[in-house]
Amino acid sequence: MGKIRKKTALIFGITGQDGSYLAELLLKKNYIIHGVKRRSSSANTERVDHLFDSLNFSNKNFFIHYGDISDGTSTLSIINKIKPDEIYNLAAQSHVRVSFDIPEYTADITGLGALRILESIKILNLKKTKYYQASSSEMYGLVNKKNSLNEKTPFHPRSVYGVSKVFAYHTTVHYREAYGIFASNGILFNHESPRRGPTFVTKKIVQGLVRIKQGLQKKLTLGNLYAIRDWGHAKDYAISMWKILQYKKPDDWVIATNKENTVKNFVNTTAKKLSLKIKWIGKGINEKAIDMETKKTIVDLDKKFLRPTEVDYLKGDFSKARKKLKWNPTITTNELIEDMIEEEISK
Ligand code: NAP
Ligand code: F7E
Repeated sequence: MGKIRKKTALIFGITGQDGSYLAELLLKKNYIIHGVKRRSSSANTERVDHLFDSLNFSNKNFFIHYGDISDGTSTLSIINKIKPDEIYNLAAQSHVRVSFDIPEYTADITGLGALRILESIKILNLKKTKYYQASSSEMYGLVNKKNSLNEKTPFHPRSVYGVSKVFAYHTTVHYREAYGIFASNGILFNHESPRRGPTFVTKKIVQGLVRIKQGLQKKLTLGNLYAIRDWGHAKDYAISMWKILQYKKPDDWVIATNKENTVKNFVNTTAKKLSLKIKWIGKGINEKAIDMETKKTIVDLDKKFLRPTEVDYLKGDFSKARKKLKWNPTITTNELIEDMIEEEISK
């Protein structure tokens, strides 16, 4: 009997939070992984270095290539060289607040990047290559009623990040319809982990409060405390990406936990788990949290962390994924916070 051929996956955005969890998952599933990293002046592979067999570079199932999805020819050339079974496009300028400062760049990477990959699949006539697009709950943006959002809810993005993701979403649907490419969207709601970038709110809160508890930092400064988010764990969400490409046909999928929390709740839960007793006083931009033991302000607010337009409410209805993909989140927000705290303390 012949050997079973290993599947090959190409991951754009492998150095990011999700890329690293997805690579771990697919290696366990016996895939050969190719990841694309962009050139940077300092090391940017810390989330995946452990996958190279302790930096001996002896993992024969894991390869990294230089590339950049702003560069159409190198993107096409990598795809042509590897001709992967599955492409996961996780590459993006992924910070919503930053997209207000660098909108054109964000549109180029987060929006046009998807087009460059899909166009490469089309030009190369790769009939068997499946494509995953990292779509986002930010596409929903302005929602009228505080209902759970599903695959049928209309989009009204509130940032160029969201607008670019809507472009990439529709481009994915279009390449599926026009050229028969197996191209699917995962509409993922916020997902976090110890590997979350330090300027996203969950990591900023956990890192800040742990450092305050350790006496290494005096204060944590935030923006809008009342935004509502549906926070899951990135490990669970990586599984959904793989399941989406194993489904019998390409489709669009909401991935969420269907639980809601405000930023303020996230602060309160984290503080409680660290045995910090806090009391909120003041209103609006002057609202702050006092440490009841030291009587010092340990959380305050600054306008610079507010956005010109905010996404106030995001809670996802993932019943389609639960039913058809048999996907369920396994890690609660509480457990997510504990995981993030544990890693922060062990530093
Ligand atoms: P992340 O940690 O910011 O990772 C983004 C990845 O994209 C990094 O590997 C980054 O490389 C890479 N990248 C940026 N610009 C690039 C370029 N020009 N060419 C090639 N690669 C480039 O984001 P994440 O949280 O893992 O999210 C993964 C994807 O899911 C993103 O597309 C994000 O927009 C989307 N998404 C995230 C969430 C969430 O809650 N996390 C929810 C919905 C959708 P460097 O390491 O060099 O920066
Ligand atoms: O903000 C509020 C902020 O930056 C969450 C990305 O992964 O998820 C992420 O986008 C909320 C917002 O994530 C601060 O105004 C308050 O309402 O952690 P965030 P995000 O904007 O929801 C979506 C699904 C993605 O697709 C994106 O790629 O928290 N907030 N104070 C703050 N946010 C930040 N960053 N910093 C603060 O100080």
